[in-house]
Amino acid sequence: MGDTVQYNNESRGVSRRRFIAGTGSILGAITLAGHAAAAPQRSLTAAGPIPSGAHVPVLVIGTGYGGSVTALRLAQAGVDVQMVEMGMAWDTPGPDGKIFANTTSPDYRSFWLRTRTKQPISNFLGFPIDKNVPRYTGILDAEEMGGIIVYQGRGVGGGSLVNGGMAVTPKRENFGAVLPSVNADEMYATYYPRANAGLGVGTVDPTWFDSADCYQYARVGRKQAQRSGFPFVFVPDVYDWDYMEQEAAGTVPKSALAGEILYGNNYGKKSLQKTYLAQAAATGRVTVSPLHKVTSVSPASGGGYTVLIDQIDTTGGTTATKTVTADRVFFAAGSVGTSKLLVKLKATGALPGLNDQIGKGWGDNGNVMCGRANHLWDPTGALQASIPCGGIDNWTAGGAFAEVAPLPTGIETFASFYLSITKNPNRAEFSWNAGTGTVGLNWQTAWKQPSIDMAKSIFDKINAKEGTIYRTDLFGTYKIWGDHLTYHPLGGAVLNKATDNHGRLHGHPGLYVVDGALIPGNTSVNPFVTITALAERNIEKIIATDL
Ligand code: FAE
Repeated sequence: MGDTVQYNNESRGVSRRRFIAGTGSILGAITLAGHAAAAPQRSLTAAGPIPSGAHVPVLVIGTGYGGSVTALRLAQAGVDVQMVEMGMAWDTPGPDGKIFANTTSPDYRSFWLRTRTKQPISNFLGFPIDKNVPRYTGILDAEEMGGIIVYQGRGVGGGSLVNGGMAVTPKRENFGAVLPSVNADEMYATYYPRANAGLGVGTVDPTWFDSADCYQYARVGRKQAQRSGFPFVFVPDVYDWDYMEQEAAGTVPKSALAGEILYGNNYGKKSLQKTYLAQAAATGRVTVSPLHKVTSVSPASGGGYTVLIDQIDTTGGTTATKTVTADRVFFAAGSVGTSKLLVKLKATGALPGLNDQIGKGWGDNGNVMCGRANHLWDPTGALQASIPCGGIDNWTAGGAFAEVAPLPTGIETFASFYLSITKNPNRAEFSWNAGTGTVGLNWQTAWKQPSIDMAKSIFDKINAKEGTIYRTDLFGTYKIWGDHLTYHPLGGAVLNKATDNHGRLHGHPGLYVVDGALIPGNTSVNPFVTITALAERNIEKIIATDL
């Protein structure tokens, strides 16, 4: 373990042990010990969906990271908050007794309004693995935006429902490029620590890691990275690491060790439902209307904003159209959701005061995937924890930070699999198509080439050192690079451009952006800790000065 380093000083402060000691105050009423996948004790949906004609002080569009932080802090400041979420509540077990479907057997719960799965890894050993599923308001949206598929979580908790929980604070030396207009001292002294605490971030116990069967794939990744001279770094995560150790011991129901990821985790992952949203529920001031999709926001004649909402059923059909009034509206629909709404509202004249930065500055966080085929003496294990815990850091020299990711197929594959985050400089723009009445994104697949080149700065070297080759069977036939997708959409309503330096939209007082749309395309690491920390920073200012 000698030269294995912790990724950054900031998250080292929230050590695994300290997190566990602190959970009582962080999570308030909810019990971590039981690990039930259940939603918070006081339900956010108990009050029923918002009625048409309602007037609310604050309406938050979306229940991901930005929305959850905003709702909690406003509620703690004494403000009643109505959250509107197009996805489902994800608080009720399906016919198999579980809330979420398994990664290896996607079903009706897995995809957002599709009749066929669109799995990020589309092929295996030369065979396509997608299959037909009933059309349903499932948890993972594979949104096809022309040149790129943008994967997003749908439901109460947003991306926290589907993601790998990798909770990474950027290295401070990279922060200036991530959010140039934000005071780094404040972020690293106050808001990153606050976000890490609120999210319940911890790190795998290195001693356990060294012996756990389920991390053989990560140890192979570490060994090969180090043999090629790259630092392997432990990556913090919001998974409950004690719970994972109990999974390995066979004393609790399995989640990470059952390969759960992408379509929800039934037990050990601390999604927002178990952290920020549980705390929000405990205030008694926050209500969520699931299966409600905001379609318009425009100035109301008597002040505030008129918000149009479609209530939908699980086939995606509209069952009611509601009109409500809100004094303030917080856009937290995610980078794509917020950008699409704002671009439409500006183009159609609903929000004429928005400036010409709306829709600009969108990036994919440089995501690109690849697999490598190891020799027979380097098996990666039939049992693989679905939660990654390490990465290869070549950001400064090569522009790439590569997660050593699992391939939880349940069989020995001898494969190493990686999701790289790269310093891709390309930025795309959303625009309104009046003919189709839709918003498009002008990203080109060829714009991934810099990402591929940066990822190759790591994997060409490892392959040369190990005498190994890339896998060509994961993304099609003879296709090495997963360059068709992103998990990390960022930008479209960039901080200090489309908004002021705290997320207030220019041109319309009382409208705010609080999610990943604020971040100009790249965070140098996985993004949700930065989205959370920025939301903490901005809402503190907004509460102090606007309310
Ligand atoms: P987000 O969490 O996307 O929440 C937006 C919410 O708004 C969603 O629940 C939408 O359903 C809802 N919504 C959208 N439009 C509307 C509308 N019109 N009306 C009502 N509701 C609406 O936004 N990041 C990491 O840092 N670490 C990881 O390990 C990681 N792994 C990932 C794995 C996968 C498969 C995916 C898809 C993402 C992953 N991410 C990861 C990215 C992370 O989840 C994402 O950056 C955040 O969720 C974005 O947070 P926001 O608050 O911007």
